[in-house]
Amino acid sequence: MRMVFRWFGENNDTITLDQVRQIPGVEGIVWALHDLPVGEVWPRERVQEMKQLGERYSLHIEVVESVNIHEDIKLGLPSRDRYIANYKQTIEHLGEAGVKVICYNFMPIFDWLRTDLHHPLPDGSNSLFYENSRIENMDPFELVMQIQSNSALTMPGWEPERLSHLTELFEAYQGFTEEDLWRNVQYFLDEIIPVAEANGIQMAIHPDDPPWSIFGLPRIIRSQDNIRRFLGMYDSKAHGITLCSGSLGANPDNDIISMIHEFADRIPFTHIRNVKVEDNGDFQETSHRTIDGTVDIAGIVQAYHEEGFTGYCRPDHGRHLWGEQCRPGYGLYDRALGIMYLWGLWDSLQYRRDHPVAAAPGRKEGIRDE
Ligand code: DNO
Repeated sequence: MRMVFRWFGENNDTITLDQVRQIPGVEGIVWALHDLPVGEVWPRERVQEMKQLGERYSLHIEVVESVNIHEDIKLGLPSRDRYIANYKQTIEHLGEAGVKVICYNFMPIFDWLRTDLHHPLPDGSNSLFYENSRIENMDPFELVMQIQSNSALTMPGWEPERLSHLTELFEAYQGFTEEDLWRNVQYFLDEIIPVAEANGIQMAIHPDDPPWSIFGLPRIIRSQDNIRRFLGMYDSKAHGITLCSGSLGANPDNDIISMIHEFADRIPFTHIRNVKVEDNGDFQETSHRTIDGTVDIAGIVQAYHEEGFTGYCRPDHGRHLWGEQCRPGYGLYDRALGIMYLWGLWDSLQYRRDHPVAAAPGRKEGIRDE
């Protein structure tokens, strides 16, 4: 398991690279050129600048999250070919800089969605929260206004430029079905995966967050069956997933441990975090600890360990602790704590494997005589 940390760039993050490199075992940053409009080519010079910046702190830039997909590609409009050509050029520039994984998603209009960015937890910290009934009764415009006014920092996937066209976007998706989305993702994959292969890059789609349809918009990367169908659309190692335990875990029917075992060789990148799902379907993000939420993080790490996982891992959203002022979900403290929890689980599994307990006479192998 190779630990990486999401970082939003100079003058765009409250966290410094000096801080990032002091978190044990973090070898690289997960990055993007957040200032570029979706659909534009990422210029070679900008990519190389990021590489040099990482090198100054001995951090690699092998994982990008995300090269976002222009809505015209998701909608299957004739203009998609221009954006796909741009995407291919971006892949080439990233490959030249040593990038190995590109995380992306295929969710119409919205990326991840929450109703509250600072919902209190019993311990006095706060975190991201999703309230079902509020979404059901809410106008999407109102939600966008609320989310944007809640933070001075832009949220990943909530680019103001794109969301300023919300009315047109909703019109464009009128009558648009899941099968339309499947068809358009197939078109995208047929074009993109060969280019990724040629550039030594693995494409890793992120599951939909939350993993169900919202505001009548279709969402397809949301369950084990759908991920199986998705991976079956193109037979290549360059076609994979970013297995996000928090996104899929918002639906308790999703068996993430089973997904890890089934899809192991197609998971180049994983996001590990916990959520606490209530009986009414609301969910709140918690610490990474298994006991604090609904997702079995210890079981997940064990499944990765059993599979001999050598891909990249990042802790995902953290709570907001100790008065930290940060981009919602992306503070330093709770994500650093999360990393130490993940390493603690991983290292103890590894220790057990490296130091098997000798079988004592009359005892089962592996049980200590104490
Ligand atoms: C939110 C993130 C998402 C994720 C994209 C991947 O915090 O998990 O924005 O980066 O969905 O494309």
